Amino acid sequence: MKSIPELPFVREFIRLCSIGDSLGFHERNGGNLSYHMTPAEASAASALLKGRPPCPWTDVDPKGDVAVPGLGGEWFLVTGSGKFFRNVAYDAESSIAICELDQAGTHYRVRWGLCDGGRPTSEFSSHLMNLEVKDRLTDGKVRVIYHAHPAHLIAMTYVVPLKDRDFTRALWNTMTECPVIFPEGVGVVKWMVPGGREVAVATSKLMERYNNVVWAHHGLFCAADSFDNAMGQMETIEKAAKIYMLVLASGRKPLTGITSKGFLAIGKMYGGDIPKRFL
Ligand code: 2HA
Ligand code: ZN
Repeated sequence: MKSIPELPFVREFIRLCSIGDSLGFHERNGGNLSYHMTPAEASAASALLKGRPPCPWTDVDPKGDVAVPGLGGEWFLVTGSGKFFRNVAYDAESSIAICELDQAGTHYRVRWGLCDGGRPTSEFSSHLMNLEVKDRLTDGKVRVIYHAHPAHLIAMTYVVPLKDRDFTRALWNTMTECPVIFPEGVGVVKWMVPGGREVAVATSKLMERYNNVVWAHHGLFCAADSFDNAMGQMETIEKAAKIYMLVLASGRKPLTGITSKGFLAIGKMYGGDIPKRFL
């Protein structure tokens, strides 16, 4: 019989953590990752955990004012609060956890992992609220939420107006691949204190429209239907931001760029729906 770290979704989760670390997206304990397990994955994990008593039920939000009833009873794999992405592959059982939600979606209990104690990521509320929105809107397809601190994107939040349209246009304009990968654009959340309900509400509202939400002076949240796509979105957006900052750092005024007509043509060619408000 397999052990938990050998389950395919756990292996992919751990692999993403290592890739994110290798790309420099996760200084110290920066960033977090969650995965909404399928019913089959939850029962496979549950079978392996038979005989292991679950940890006690705990409030999802330390203040007790977060509820995700749409995900009641579901299981999640999530990084731990204060844990380093760098250590996930080295010591998964003390860095990540499988958590089960109660039916009301207000409490969770750890079923596996965080073996030295501890709780899920400080952004657990954001992850669950985003997953709840995506579960509803994509009929259970989007199951990965990935948050990282990529440097060029953070730099960009100091020089581009913190508006969805300005940010989307600036990113799209850096490389042709961008409107192919995120034709719906990106949302932007103004600077807020991380880890709380307020930023979780603001982010999950934007997740109704976007798969990628920028947190000003902080980082990026990506929602995706696979670990590969979550990392693909994070890398694409960070690369676009790098190009933007490189052009800016050159001190030269850009001589050219991609036009609205060009974005529309890309949308048509690759089946992406380019929103009119961004043209
Ligand atoms: O360290 O990234 O947003 C966790 C974070 C907080
Ligand atoms: Zn963060």
